[in-house]
Amino acid sequence: MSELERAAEAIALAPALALACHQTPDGDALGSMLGLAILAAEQGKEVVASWPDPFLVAPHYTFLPGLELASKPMDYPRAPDVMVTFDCGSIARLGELAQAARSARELVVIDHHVSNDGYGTINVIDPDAAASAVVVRRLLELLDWPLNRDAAECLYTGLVCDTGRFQYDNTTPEVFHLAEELSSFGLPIAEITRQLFEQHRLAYMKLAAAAIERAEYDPDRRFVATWVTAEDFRRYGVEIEETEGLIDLIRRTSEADVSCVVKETPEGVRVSLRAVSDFDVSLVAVGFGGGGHRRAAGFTSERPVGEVLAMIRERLPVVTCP
Ligand SMILES: [Mn+2]
Repeated sequence: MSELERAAEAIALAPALALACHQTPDGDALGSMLGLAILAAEQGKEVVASWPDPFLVAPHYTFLPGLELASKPMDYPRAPDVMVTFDCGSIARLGELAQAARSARELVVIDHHVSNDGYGTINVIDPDAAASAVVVRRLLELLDWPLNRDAAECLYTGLVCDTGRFQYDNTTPEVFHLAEELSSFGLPIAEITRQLFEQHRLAYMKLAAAAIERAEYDPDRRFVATWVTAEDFRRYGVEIEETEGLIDLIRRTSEADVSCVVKETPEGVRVSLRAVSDFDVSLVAVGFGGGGHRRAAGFTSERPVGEVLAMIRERLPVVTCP
C-alpha cells in the first residue's frame, strides 16, 4: 500500500479527525487544511482544526470558508486518535500542538516541503507537488469524497499562493488541470486574487516603503536584505501577519539572486529567504533550524537582526562576475 492509500484508509475509517497546520499559517497551510475539514464535516465526521498560538489569521485569508471550523489550540484534543497535519515541514512548527501529534495513535503528514523529515506514522510528502493542496486533491480522489465550492475555494487558495499565482517553476500541467477543476465551481477568481495579493491597508504600504528604503544590497553575493523592527510595527500600527507579502516586494530586485526579510517579534526574529538562482535557500534555513523549499524558505532565531543577516551572508556563495 502506498502512503497515500494508507492515509486515505486511516482518514476514511476515523469517526473524528484532528487537523492542524503550521504556525503563522499561509494560504496553502490554511487552504489545504480547511478544504479537507469542510469535506470531512460534510462526511459526518467530527472535525477539529487548529494551528499554534498566536491563533490569528492574516487579514488576506479571513475570507476563507471553513474558518468557523477552526478552534483554539487550547481546545485541541491531547491525544487524538487520528491527527492530520498540513503543509507542516517539521513537528516543531506545530508549536504547542506537537504534543498532540506525538500522542496521536495515527499521525498523517500531508506536505510538500523538501525539508520534511517524515515525523508522521503515515507520511504523504511529495516535494514535487506545487502545494499541499495538490496532495489533498489526490487524497480526496482516493477517498472518493466529492468536492464542493467551499472546499474548492480553499484548495484554489493553496494552489494560487504556493505557485505565486501560477508564475513559479512549480506551475506544471497538473497545476493548471487542478486550477481548471477548482475554478469550475464558479469561484470568484478576481475577488480571491484581490483579497490575497492586491490590497493592503495604507499603514502597511508605508511600512513596506520604509523597509524598501532601508534595503541593503551585497553585490558580491547578489544578496538583498531588509528588516522590520518591533518599533516599525508599533509606529505604523501594523501586525506582523499583514507583512507576509513583504518578501515578494524585495525579491523583485533584479540585481539579486537571493533576498531576505527579517522581522522582529517578541519571541525573536522571523526570517524569510527567496532565491531566483539555483542556490537552495532551504539549506540555509535548515542550518538555522528552519526549513522550506529550494526557492522559498524561512526560520526563526533569537539572535538580533544584524547578527542573523551577517550569518546568512556567510552562508551565501560569493558570485564572481565575468
Ligand atoms: Mn505549501
